[in-house]
Amino acid sequence: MASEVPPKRQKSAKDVPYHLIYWPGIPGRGEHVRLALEEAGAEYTDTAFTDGGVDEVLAYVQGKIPDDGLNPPPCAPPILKHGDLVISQTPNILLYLGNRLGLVPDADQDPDAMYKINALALTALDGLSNEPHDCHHPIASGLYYEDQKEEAKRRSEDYVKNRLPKFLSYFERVLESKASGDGPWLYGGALTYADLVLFQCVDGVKFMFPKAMAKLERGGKHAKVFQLYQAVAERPKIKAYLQSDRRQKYSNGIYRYYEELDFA
Ligand SMILES: N[C@@H](CCC(=O)N[C@@H](CS)C(=O)NCC(=O)O)C(=O)O
Repeated sequence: MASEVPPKRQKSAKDVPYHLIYWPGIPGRGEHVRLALEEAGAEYTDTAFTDGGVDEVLAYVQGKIPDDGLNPPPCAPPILKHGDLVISQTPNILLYLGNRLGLVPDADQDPDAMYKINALALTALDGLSNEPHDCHHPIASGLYYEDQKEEAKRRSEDYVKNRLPKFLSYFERVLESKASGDGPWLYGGALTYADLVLFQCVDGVKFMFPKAMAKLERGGKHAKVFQLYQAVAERPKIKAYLQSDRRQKYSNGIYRYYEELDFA
């Protein structure tokens, strides 16, 4: 008798390279995934650099990938494919990679660490990635920037004055806490993927609001955040990656430079 039950999840061969599905031409949210893979020296392919890469992204976004019977279709990139697993949502991908790539403490020794690190990553993404995006697109993601310029100015002015210092102060507080441990890292005295996320967020915000970030750095109230930024940039594998062609330039993604939004 034919079974109507979908085939059980096969144990996938996890020794295959990771495959990142993300828009070519912008660092975007895909960058958080790249930094984790690069720091770990993991083998991966990336639609930013594969022939037909954009078509693969579009196929997922437009729902044209055949149903594999295992994975719910993803809504938006970044998407990570690993063996028969297909997952989306940046922090969710990082949660998966964090364990596999040694970017969270060993679960045997610190079983709750992954939830703490996830919270830090989610907070950085909330305040230093999603909110900056909404500074240039405060009304609707589907409208052009030019159609929401006045609102973007109001939003950016408030962001720079209130929200940006608030989130930097929060991370300064985390870095001053006992849970951060020794060294420049957010948790447990060792680098985790939350540090990589914060690095990328600070880098993007520096690109988008250079005047405000220079002033905040000079002000000295967030010295530990800027030290963490420097410490990540100096990690040998990250340093080599940042100097490579794989590190794409900011353009029309989450972090955009508009002179009129660069409030001091
Ligand atoms: N919360 C999701 C957001 C995903 C997202 O908005 N992806 C963007 C690119 S960074 C996209 O292509 N979105 C298509 C859409 O929203 O229609 C995540 O963190 O991965």
